[in-house]
Amino acid sequence: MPQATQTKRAPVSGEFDVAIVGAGFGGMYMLHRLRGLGLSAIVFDVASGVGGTWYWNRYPGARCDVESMQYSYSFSEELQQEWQWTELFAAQPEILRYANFVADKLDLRRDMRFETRVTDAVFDETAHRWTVRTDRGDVVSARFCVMATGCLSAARMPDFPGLSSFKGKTYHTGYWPHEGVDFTGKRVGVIGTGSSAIQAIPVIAAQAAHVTVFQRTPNYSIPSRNGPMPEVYSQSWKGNYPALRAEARMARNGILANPNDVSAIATPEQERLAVYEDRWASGGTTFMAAFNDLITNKASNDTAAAFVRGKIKAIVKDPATAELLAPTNYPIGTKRICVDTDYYLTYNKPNVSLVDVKNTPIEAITPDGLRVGNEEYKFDAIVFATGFDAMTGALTKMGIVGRNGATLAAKWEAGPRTYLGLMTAGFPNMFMITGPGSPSVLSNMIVSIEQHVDWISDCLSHLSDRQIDCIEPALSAEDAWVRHVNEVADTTLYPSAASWYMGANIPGKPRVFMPYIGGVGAYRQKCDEIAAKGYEGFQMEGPVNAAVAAE
Ligand code: N01
Repeated sequence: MPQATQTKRAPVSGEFDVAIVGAGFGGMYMLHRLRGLGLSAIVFDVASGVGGTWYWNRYPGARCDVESMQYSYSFSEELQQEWQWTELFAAQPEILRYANFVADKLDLRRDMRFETRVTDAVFDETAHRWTVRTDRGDVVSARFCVMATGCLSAARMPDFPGLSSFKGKTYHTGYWPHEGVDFTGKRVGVIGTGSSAIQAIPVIAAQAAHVTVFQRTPNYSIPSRNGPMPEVYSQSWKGNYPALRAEARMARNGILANPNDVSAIATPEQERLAVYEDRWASGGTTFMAAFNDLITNKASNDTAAAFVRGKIKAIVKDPATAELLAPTNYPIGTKRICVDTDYYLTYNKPNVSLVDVKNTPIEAITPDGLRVGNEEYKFDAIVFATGFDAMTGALTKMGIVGRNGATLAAKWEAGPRTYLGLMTAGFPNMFMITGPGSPSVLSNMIVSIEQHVDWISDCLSHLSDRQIDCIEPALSAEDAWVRHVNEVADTTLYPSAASWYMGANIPGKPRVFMPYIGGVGAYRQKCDEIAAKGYEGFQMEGPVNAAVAAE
């Protein structure tokens, strides 16, 4: 869990144009853009450095599943030319080095305060300003607040009885110790089989005496085919970055995935299998771009799911284990597709076993391990790869108070409500970077982060040029956007899976499809149109509370 406060410093006070929460890729670029606009800003982050998700997720095997050449800032030609990736899919340490390289180049840290948790942010309706407080005694007043808090930053530890009684070590993949963990000779239990576990298990199994994996839901995973970055490949991107970046910004997921605009079910079987074989051989998440209807047509999706199940059964030697690992009860891609290096192969090792906890759940953590039904498993260490309170957790846990003393947590009790995933009615001057209702987690995060930061920056310029000091979405615009987000989701197979996209991994969390699945390019166009129409759907007030624009 987050470390205790370490570095001594004096509390920050005073007035800023903007307070930013989070020093990941969103907060970093936001600060850079605000400086360019001549605005004063302060950034707070719980971590002791920049990097956000890549600061925290240091578990063994942590790696991005968007190609390195596409997973970087595009706003600076100098940055994108100077930085050299060493692998096709960069590992966490390299991405964190990249974040630090950017922070150094742009001299970002002087406006950042680390090891600092924002405890509350309260909007003053008379002054049109936010008061932001932290656990380090900082109290700042800011005209605007930008929540760059990340979509997968509130790690979730299930509430197992007996957790504190365990005599061994416990780890959460999302809060991995900086010094690393040596599992040599240890008996390790891993709970969860999502993206984090699927990356971590092969690496832990290479070290530990024995690894027991507790699986509630199997996942579909595609081999990454990672390898060293070929110089010629890197150069092919660097030589053509402006055009490729422009294409990625309009692509469905913000990734150049070479989409095949053909229906799977309309393609003859042998031809279809050849396409899947090709995608499997080239690896990565672009497997889901093999056909144009894999997320909308169940019959088409079934063909892809069956193909991957066939691969799992061909790789895993023990038929019972293979059967357990092969998902059957949800369409492929509707829970986040995973990408791995040797995940399924790992189950052929004598020191790895799989326990199904679907029907007989983990009952309790015991002093020596954990109990499933009548069986107790003994461990020296337990790894919780149990995921996050995704998309809303980081925001609703903070004490965010908008108009009339209403809290964000209360407003979102039945699910997040936003306009464009950028703002929420009743919380003026508070922007979210990649908030719920935007493509966010369904996209290349850096592409979506840049789009939001640029949109917010342009919006702030617009307000400043017109001496407007207060903006918030009209409730009617927000309602219409939420309806649209749901309608688009309902045209796909996504809502049929119990995924974290739906909030289904958190007991009691409302089942609402949170990201916007209309596509990164279409969404960008919509945001641009709204801005071009004088920020249609937003209400604005000037310093004298004169309404200058409404929807
Ligand atoms: O978390 P998850 P994650 N008993 O929520 C299980 C991104 N990411 O950290 O599916 C037993 O996916 C849970 O079971 P179930 C990516 O977007 C990207 O792995 O809820 N099991 C599930 O198996 C990803 O999707 C990268 O039934 C329990 C697992 O824990 C997202 O982060 C790498 C349980 C949680 O899986 C989150 O991934 C890593 C319980 N009580 C992450 N509670 C890359 O770029 C939960 N589980 C490659």
